[in-house]
Amino acid sequence: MESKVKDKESLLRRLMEAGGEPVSGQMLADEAGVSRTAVWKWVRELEEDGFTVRSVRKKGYVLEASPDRLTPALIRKHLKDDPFVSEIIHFESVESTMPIAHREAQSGAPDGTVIVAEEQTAGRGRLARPWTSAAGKGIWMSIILKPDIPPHRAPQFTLIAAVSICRAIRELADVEARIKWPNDLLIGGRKVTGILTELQADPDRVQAIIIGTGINVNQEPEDFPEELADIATSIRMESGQPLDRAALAAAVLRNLGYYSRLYLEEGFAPIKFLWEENSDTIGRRVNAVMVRETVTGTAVGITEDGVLEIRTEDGSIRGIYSADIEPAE
Ligand code: BT5
Repeated sequence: MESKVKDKESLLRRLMEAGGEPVSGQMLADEAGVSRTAVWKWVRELEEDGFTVRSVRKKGYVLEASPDRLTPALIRKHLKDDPFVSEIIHFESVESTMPIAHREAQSGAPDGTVIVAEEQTAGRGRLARPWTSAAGKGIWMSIILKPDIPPHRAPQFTLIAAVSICRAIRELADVEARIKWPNDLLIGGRKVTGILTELQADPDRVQAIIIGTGINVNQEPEDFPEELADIATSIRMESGQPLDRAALAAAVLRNLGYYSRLYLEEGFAPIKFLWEENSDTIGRRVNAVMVRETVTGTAVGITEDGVLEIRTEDGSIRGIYSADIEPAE
């Protein structure tokens, strides 16, 4: 179904749907109940936003080029009618999308609200580590979910997000990301994505889960600071091709919607299967480095709670709740 034109964003969507065919200015004006001049003003505003719109005499407007941005209209163009995403809130530059998402969740934002920024100036990882988020190069996004589950199940959403992002990358780029427990995606052993899951909860019920994901998409090696040179990578560096960030953001959201629904309907088993299948950790000898000790052994699987199981030298299984994993000799 064609979207109804009522403002600049819906006009853009309509021009996108027209797939390069001209759309008559008079028709757009009639549909929106405004003058042709008002439609022309929206077109001018779109051009100021970086779109190229050609005016074809007697025929109408044609959208010729879209900017490389993560605006709601550009993401929605790829989402089509997927019901998972309720609202997309887009920022040019923020310190971090996480506190914004927390505030939105608290003030009643519905399940499926997305906060996305072109740039973060103080992006963060776990334990207050910094997350480098260069302008226009990646997807820096926080997703608010409000599932009706007890708080102890919330960490499973990190695993659901990891599976979803893996799938999305594979759909759009000719590269394969693998999951490093608990929250990294790697390509060729280097980190391409980090996931940070945070929680707002009562003692027995989740109020909101905020999934923060940083995906390195179009960086070139010189875009990373020196300290990340050996440990980080981008999809573009691995595939040799730039990728449409809005298309990837939409694919991530579509997959996340699909796998969260699957999880809520069928439980953790299908997620566990997919996670283990895409894991870079299972089957390897690892050191699980924790604050008080390091456990060494072979990673053998994850439990229903997302706990990593390691078989140690003496054959016993240790459950690891939170640690940094590094390869062991
Ligand atoms: C993470 O933490 O990997 C979670 C990152 C989550 C980022 C998203 S972006 C949207 C939302 N808003 C935020 O402010 N955060 C979330 P952790 O496992 O603690 O890893 C952090 C470590 O990854 C750092 O100490 C660096 O070594 C490395 N790192 C930082 N920036 C990176 C990047 N762009 N690519 C690869 N590695 C990076």
